Amino acid sequence: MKKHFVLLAIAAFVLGSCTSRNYMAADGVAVFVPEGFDASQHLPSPIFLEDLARHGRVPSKWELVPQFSNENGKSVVRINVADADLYGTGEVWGPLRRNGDKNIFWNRDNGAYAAHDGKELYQTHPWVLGLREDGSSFGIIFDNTWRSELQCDSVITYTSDGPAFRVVVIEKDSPAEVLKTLGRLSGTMEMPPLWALGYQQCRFSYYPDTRVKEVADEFRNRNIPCDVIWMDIHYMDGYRIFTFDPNRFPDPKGLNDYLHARNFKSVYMIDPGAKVDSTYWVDKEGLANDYFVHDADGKPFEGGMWPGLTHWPDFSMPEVREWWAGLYKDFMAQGVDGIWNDVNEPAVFGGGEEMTMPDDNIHRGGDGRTAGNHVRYHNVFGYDMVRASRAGILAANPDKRPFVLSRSNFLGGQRYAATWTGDNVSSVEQMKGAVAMTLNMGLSGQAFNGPDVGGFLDDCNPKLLAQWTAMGVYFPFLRNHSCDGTVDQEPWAMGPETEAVCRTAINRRYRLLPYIYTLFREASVSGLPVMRPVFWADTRDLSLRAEQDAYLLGGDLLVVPRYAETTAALPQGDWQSVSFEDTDDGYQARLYVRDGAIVPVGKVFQNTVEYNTDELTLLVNLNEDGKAYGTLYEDAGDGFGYKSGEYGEYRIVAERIDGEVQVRFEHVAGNFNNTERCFKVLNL
Ligand code: MIG
Repeated sequence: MKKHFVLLAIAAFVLGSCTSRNYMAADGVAVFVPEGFDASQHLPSPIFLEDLARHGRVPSKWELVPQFSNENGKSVVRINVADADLYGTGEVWGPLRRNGDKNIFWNRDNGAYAAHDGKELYQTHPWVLGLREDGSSFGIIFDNTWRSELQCDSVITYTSDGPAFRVVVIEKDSPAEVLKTLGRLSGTMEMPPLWALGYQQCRFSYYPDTRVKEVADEFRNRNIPCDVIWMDIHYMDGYRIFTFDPNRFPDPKGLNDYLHARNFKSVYMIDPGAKVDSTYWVDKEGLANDYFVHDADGKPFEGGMWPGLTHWPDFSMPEVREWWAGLYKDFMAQGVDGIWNDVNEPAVFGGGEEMTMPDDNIHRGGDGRTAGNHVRYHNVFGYDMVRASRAGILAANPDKRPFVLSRSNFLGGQRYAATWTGDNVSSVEQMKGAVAMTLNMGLSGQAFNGPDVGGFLDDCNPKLLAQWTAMGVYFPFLRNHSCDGTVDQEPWAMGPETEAVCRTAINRRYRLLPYIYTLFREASVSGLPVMRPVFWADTRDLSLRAEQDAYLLGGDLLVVPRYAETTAALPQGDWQSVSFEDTDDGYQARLYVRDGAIVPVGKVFQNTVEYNTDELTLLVNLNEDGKAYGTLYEDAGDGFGYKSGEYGEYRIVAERIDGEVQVRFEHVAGNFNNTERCFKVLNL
């Protein structure tokens, strides 16, 4: 009797798992596979570190079950999320809370976010983070690269121009757990070099090289901290990638040496397109090896970009990525520190309404991916480019952490590049909107992200630059950048009052680096965002769900931009305000430390070469029980020693004992153990 029952149960189980295409890939991670799923049109997925193996059956009580259908030749998925609040969805112009809004996933050069109301921007993250009233949370991955749209209502609708695709649903108790799970599945940002967390100065473009030196000197003369000067397209010889203009930049190595001697780093732009030019080595090599994207007739596609007609590497092909990576070797040898990959949506001048390649262009794939048309490969063009760039930079300088900034990327691409939010406008509206944009990028796995501070298009003005710098120094990526033909936008360019505001704000950034660097470490290990929405502090407080002026830097520091100090919805609890003992200029953000937290703060350094954590100020907010805790992570700031133990991680513990606040550093991990550190306690 018993035996038969067991056999029957096994038979039912085997039958069940054979007939059900859906399965669990991990605890709380369900994979839904549509009928007729054709893996050759989707896999291997760019999103996941490894393909999602089966680890059991989806429980019958599983709440979020996608409904697949085919409507007018499009693959549609609907998921009823009832009244959950929705976030993430990658890069989009719009509110933090995504309910009632949409995304068009067709990476696009979208200056001023003007086209399609800013719903179609440079990057694609087919991902929704949900938060229910009780604080429980879910994540939905549409495992699809094809052109698609996402509409976030109580029933989420995701529509793709391609064949049916898988949907992965994550269910956890909190948004933090969902993001950690996303991090485990899709990987996390690698630890960037410390210098990439400093203040960075850019414009389209600084040239000739003497102007670059002048800008750098200006920072040092005026005591405004800065780590990086950026080189935009005018450094190139006729916009040919991997070349230098012989007149404007006759000695790039000398220029980079000059910058290094003054503790600056240099970042140079590399675009994807190679000028069509029979005398140009990059174009010749690409043509000789048939490395460029094909048009529908199988010939190398030619599309407009800065140099005129260009050929576009077919980054879907492994041999092309290898070639591309190799191109960085000699370039980096000029003393280049970081790389900026632009127009990789791809943006094609003369590329029609959508400013890109024709749908029927051919990308040949490889490494298990089949060949496909542009509709399939468009959204991962930038992703495939930056993974090749990162590999090349690493190969060129194997002992340094690569830094790549990319305009385009795809979910999972946080493994390869930092991103910025493209061509915004110097306006109050776009300054404020950058908070929601950057928060949602962090909630989409892309922790290292930020806008052009001061705004790119149009002329900035003194008040706006002061406001923007004062609220922007707490964003993960911090770079001031402005378009060709606009007024100068360096911190000093708008008069002494604005300069003073910017200096104070940037000083604060450098003082906060011990804390910010620790957050980057946390993000690189766990996938948690660096910049977080205020609802993070209390996922059950419904009044915080749509707050998008104030934000959190990590878990312990609340940032309230000055323009929102009377309007922002703030979390409950005994948050204590921080004073940096800087003068109140009316612009600096209000900062608050969480109840029971310690925020480690350093000195003002003019750059991260001078940075150290030997003298700290601890911002301590004791809880009711008279205790507070913080974390400090430190390592060499570059290189990979930290991967073999060359770092120190400490728990900072503060306790009120007999009316006195006593603080100690407890060594948690790593070979570093700085016990000589001096610190000052600021009991808030
Ligand atoms: O076609 O390189 O978003 O930051 O300054 C536009 C020139 C090209 C767009 C980037 C912008 C950069 C500009 N680039």
